[in-house]
Amino acid sequence: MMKRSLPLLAGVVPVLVAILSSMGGCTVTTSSSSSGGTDGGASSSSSSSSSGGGDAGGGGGCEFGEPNNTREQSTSIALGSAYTEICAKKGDVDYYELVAPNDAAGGVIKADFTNVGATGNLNVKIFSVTDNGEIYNHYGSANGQSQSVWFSAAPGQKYRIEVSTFGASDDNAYKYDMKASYTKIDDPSEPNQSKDEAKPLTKGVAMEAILSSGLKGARPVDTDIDDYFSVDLAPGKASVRLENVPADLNAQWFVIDPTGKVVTNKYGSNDGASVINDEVLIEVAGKHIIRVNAFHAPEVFGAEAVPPSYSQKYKLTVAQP
Ligand SMILES: [Ca+2]
Ligand SMILES: [Ca+2]
Ligand SMILES: [Ca+2]
Repeated sequence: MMKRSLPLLAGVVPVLVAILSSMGGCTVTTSSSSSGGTDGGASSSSSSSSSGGGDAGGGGGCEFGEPNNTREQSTSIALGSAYTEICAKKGDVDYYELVAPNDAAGGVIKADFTNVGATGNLNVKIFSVTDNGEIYNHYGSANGQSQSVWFSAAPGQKYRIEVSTFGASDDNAYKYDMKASYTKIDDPSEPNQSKDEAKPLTKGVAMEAILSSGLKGARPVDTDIDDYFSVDLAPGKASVRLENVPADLNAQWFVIDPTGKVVTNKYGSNDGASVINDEVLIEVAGKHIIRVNAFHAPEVFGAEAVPPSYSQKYKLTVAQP
């Protein structure tokens, strides 16, 4: 029996509630309040039992990582390493902590739970260590079910995984295997979050980049997805073409002139649509900024397949006749 408050959605960016995953699993997202201040006790680690391994090479065994029943006791785990035959039972909680690599564009972390004992149903929660807010909550639809959850990670950020037993599971102990893996986002134009960091475009030459943002706290920040570019334009007509937009987001661009004025902007008619205006009228000569962002942002966590926006590059071309 699990008691959980209903999501408190006020003032929170769009949140998906109760998605049934393709696996038939159940999802609950909540808006978590910060527990106040930074998490001074987050640094982790406990030594593992005799059968356990260190951070780097994986490990496992029934007592792996124990004691890890509170977030302050989180056991550090390494991305890409397998941890096997960890014991779970009703009433036990296992906290793990991991650190995202320092890639400028961030990456996607996927945590897989497999070989879940036939009498157990894992409840997996993902937290940001920065604000101790809950990013995601997922449990199986049946005992013994494997689970795979993913989230978008920001460079160098710490995250915590809480593994417990979902309410109705048997009281008997059971085991599970766990592996968290990381896929870097391939956007060489990052970091480009501001005018000062704008990456130069060449007129008539397509720039390929990825629209994504990693979680620095439990909730995404709208502007973290921004990509800024710069291009020298002459007075007259210009064409701005944003193409190959991934199907899970609605892209938007702004043209900003050298005085800081927004010349025009445009977003897609629907998710995945190209955003094209071949009749942009440039009035001031000089360096213009093209700001690309999402009118409808991609999801930043889930239990289904990672959406295409994390790997599919959009194509931005600015040209003048
Ligand atoms: Ca534990
Ligand atoms: Ca980007
Ligand atoms: Ca960016």
